Amino acid sequence: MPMRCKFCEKPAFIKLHYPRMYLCPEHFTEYFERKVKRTIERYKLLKPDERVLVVVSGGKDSAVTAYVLKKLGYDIECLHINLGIGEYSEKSEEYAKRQCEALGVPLHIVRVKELLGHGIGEVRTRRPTCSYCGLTKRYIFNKFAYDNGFDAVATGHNLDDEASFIFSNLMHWNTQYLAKQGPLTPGEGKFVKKIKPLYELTEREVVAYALANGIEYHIEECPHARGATTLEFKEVLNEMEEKRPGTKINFVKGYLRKKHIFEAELEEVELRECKVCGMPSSGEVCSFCRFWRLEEPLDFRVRKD
Ligand code: Q46
Ligand code: ZN
Ligand code: ZN
Repeated sequence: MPMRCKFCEKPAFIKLHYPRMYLCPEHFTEYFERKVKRTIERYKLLKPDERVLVVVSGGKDSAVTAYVLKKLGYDIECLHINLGIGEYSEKSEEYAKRQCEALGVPLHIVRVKELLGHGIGEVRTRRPTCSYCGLTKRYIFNKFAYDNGFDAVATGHNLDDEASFIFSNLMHWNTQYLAKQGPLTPGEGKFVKKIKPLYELTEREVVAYALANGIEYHIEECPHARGATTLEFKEVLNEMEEKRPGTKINFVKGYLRKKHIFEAELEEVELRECKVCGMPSSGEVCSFCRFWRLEEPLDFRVRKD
């Protein structure tokens, strides 16, 4: 006999392991959205009238983030950063456009190759690709949000991402990183607040939510992600979650309670303004302007008054 939803007579669509229950698509959707709402309240991520910029990659996590924030009534716009990684980036942009059209929210697109002359993976440098990719994305979404007066930047990080990030940084004793991780990075000066509304939802739940709500997304992984160690950490955590449901959420919540231990390790860096772009920097020129050898600041203002 097929299993039935815990709350109605419909056949089950998903079996949750923690808490253990079977749910139909409607009740699963309700459960998921309630959890996002609770995350926003618990960690004080957003006030109702704040303007949010959602960074959409074309993938499932950011698509679901935009979808749920819109459904919960937040004032959102989306930003897609086309990384210039061949066909992968072209497809990603197509998906981002489709997702925002379906949602009826404005989409802004920044293309790295047009803007900076090279796509990610095309720069001749000794720096690992994912390292300068991360630097580039973080700089662009923060500056875009700052230039256009957004109150917050939302990203699609889910519980699996967070648990594997903490796990891998513990394994390498990167205490500096461990001091700064979490669902909320408060804004400060020209750094716009960063939030992760899917912080307590697993990847499996995000996939199921997209499926239950007809959200299309780019399934392909970035070609540079292959062999990334974070994927191995995710596998280990998944195995543990199988055996002991609740491992990931308890690990992450425990970390948040103990995070202050790592804060003592933070080195005080005095920030000044980058000589080129005016954004916060520890040196004379910020790492973004230095890496891309910029001589003029990038201006992302959409309405240039
Ligand atoms: S960092 Fe690396 Fe990702 Fe950039 S190069 Fe691709 S895998 S997209 S999250
Ligand atoms: Zn039901
Ligand atoms: Zn700069």
